[in-house]
Amino acid sequence: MNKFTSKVAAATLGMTLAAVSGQALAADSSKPIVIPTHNWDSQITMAYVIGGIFEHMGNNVEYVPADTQGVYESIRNGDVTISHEVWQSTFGASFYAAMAKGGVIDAGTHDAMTLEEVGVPQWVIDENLCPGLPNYEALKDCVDVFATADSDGKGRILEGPQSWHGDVYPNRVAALLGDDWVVKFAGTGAALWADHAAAKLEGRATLTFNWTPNFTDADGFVFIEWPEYFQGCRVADGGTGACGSPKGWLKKAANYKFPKTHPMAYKAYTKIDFSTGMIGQMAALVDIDKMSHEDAAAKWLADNEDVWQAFTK
Ligand code: TMO
Repeated sequence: MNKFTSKVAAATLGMTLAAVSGQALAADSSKPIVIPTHNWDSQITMAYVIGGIFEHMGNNVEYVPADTQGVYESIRNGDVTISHEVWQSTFGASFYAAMAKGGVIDAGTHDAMTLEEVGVPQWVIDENLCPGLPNYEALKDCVDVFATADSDGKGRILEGPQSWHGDVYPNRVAALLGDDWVVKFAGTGAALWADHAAAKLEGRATLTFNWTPNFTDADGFVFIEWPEYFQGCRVADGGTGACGSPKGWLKKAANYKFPKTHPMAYKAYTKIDFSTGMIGQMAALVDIDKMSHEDAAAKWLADNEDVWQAFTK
């Protein structure tokens, strides 16, 4: 064989192999995999990261904005295919309730451990604005330190959107801090970061909900230490609410038909496993670098090909 024919032969062989392995891979339905987007940044970026991985594998993907608690029922009835960031503290109950009804499966756990809790930016500790933090009991002597224009002289905790935790924080404050404290709900996650920035400029302390992994891991954020979480301590679970959040897992959920309709994508999905650093980065590309979620995902995929290619093998 001369150079040309051997090239053609190699190309033909390559095509044959592609066709054969293509056949083995062709089992995934062309129906779109429906990925929900919620109201915090790592989740939205990760939606496009995972969607990008599925598209790379030849799948069709659709994104739908979805309610953060209601999404588990939507997965159960098949309107949504996956939920790729199931945070134990905030969504564990809705996830397990939908699983118990049937139709939702546990598709594995990310490497990252999670904490969803109120706390203060590192500089509040460094400047010793409330001596004794992060122990929650120190807050009792810092009502004025955390009072804001809209708090009626009470200490203020700025919670995330109420759709995330309902009355978990008002209940906790009632059980552990009393009437001198008030919980206000932010409209969006972004409002929390705006408050951090404003507080820093004004040199005032601020106590807000936050979580890890997040972009704030890099700057430092100190979570309040409350009495330890235990099963049943929340009011919704029959308790008094006098406990902090669990140090929890970060799971992946899927509709029970996903392994049958899209076996290759499902297999990759079970392998998808992001670390604290990776998830912090997905948020930072948006919250610090001010990229759109789609651009952040494209950059993350371009910068981490070795990571995600391994999930598809
Ligand atoms: C679910 N969240 C990360 C906003 O706590």
